Amino acid sequence: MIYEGTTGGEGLRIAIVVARWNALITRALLDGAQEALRRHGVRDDDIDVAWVPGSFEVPTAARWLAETGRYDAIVCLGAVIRGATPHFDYIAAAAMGGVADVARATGIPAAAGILTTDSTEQALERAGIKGGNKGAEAALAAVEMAMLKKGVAGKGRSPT
Ligand code: DLZ
Repeated sequence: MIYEGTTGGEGLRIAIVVARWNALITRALLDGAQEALRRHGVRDDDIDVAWVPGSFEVPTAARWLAETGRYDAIVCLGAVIRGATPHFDYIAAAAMGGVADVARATGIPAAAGILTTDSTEQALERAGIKGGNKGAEAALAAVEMAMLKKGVAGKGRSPT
């Protein structure tokens, strides 16, 4: 048996957690994620969005949402930009590690669309303004993992 998640998201319920810090960039990540989910069959009514102050808070809200049992996957979005502050390393590590912890602790797929860049310019490039949109990539990873989970549980599609 080979399990492989598909990216057809019909019927999935997805929560998106998005950080307000660096909102110009995170709004673009959010737009990219929502657009990708719609393109892959997730209904607007099945997409909920929670705003949090910064990337540090993203895993906390993601865990609350995952624990409701209402969602097939959580998409986590933020932009941590290195400034002249050592905060960068702590916030980036807490956010990324926290998202992984949520997925492992709850069993609900949590996709990380949290940018960690040296500059605003680099972040813009990754938020779809100049190049690909990491929010869209995270949304697709969330759909694929949600479908894979259904396949493994025997409740959904799984190619043989
Ligand atoms: C404090 C802070 C700093 C310096 N930089 C960022 C950042 O680049 N990206 C981000 O999402 N959040 C940043 N924050 C805010 C923290 O994530 C958090 O919201 C605060 O420390 C309050 O806990």
